[in-house]
Amino acid sequence: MISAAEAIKNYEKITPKNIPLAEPFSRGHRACQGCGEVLALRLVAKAVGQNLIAVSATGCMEIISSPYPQTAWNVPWIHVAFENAAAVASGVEAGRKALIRKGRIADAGAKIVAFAGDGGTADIGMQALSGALERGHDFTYVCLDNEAYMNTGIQRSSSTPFGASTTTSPSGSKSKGQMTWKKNMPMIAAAHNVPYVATASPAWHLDLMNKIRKAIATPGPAYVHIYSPCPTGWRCGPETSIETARLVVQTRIFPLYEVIDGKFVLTRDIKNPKPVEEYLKMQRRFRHLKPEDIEVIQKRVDADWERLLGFVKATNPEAAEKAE
Ligand SMILES: Cc1ncc(C[n+]2csc(CCOP(=O)(O)OP(=O)(O)O)c2C)c(N)n1
Ligand code: SF4
Ligand SMILES: [Mg+2]
Repeated sequence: MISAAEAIKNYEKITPKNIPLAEPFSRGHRACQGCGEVLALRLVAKAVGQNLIAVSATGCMEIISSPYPQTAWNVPWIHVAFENAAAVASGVEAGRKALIRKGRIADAGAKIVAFAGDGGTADIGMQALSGALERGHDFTYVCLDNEAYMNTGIQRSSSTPFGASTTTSPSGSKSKGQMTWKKNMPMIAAAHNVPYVATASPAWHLDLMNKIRKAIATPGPAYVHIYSPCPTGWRCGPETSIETARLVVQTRIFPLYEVIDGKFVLTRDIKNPKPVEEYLKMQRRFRHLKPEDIEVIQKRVDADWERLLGFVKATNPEAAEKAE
């Protein structure tokens, strides 16, 4: 099998001049106003195009896109359970390969993409995902991370950030909200030694779409983790989604990077980060945090950034030098 680096050398890059006009995921869905998750989903679908076969775990994006008898999907789409998007995508990939081998269908170059929320990825779907990544199926897994179980009423997940108030990690006199640190899913995916892993934010829509183009060009499994603002669950205005998606990167809370054949590449170096407080103060889920709590978060973000730079230096010294 060729490497990801080889496969993506001539990938079809999206620029402002050639943004695809087709909408495999169309308007008319029922997401909340200002939903960053549905914007991310639309961008992914645009980047893949009409050859997309979508495997969709239950969660907000499935609920808002498929209320019978309507659907926002203009491509083959299968709804699966909360926990098994990666397992079903594996089956679709294996079945399609077998049918092509037996001459029952032509190879039209379909791209299989599994979609799940952070709960469907980092919690209940983790085992299915780990298995699919390890078996080496040729598919792309997209985690749409809005940092809680939004579809069922804003319950915490292992991807909820420290200090966030949710209905199952409420802030109050005895609690600061979520007491654990966010699970680092992209690093867990990278630890499976898959050929392509990336993080993306809808505030950088071209970067997001091009990472998806690279993911689908990669033979074997690819994992893309997309930060997905949820104004409803984060208790902020619908007009703030893009600003939030930008600030989370500019504060280094959610770094943008790729891991190509095990080599880490920072896709947006943040030389002069903004203080995390700027990001936290935009969302009412963090409004109970005191200055000393914010300092704890700042220290953790600083340490995580240094750790990430360490991975870049260790695996990709040339890129690290350029970034300095
Ligand atoms: C086995 C199982 N447990 C619980 C549920 C109920 N359930 C459906 S979606 C969901 C939360 C989804 O959260 P996430 O994956 O983060 O997606 P989001 O809605 O936030 O986009 C839950 C708990 C279910 N469908 N199946
Ligand atoms: S609850 Fe959040 S993720 Fe779900 S549709 Fe509304 S804004 Fe989007
Ligand atoms: Mg979620």
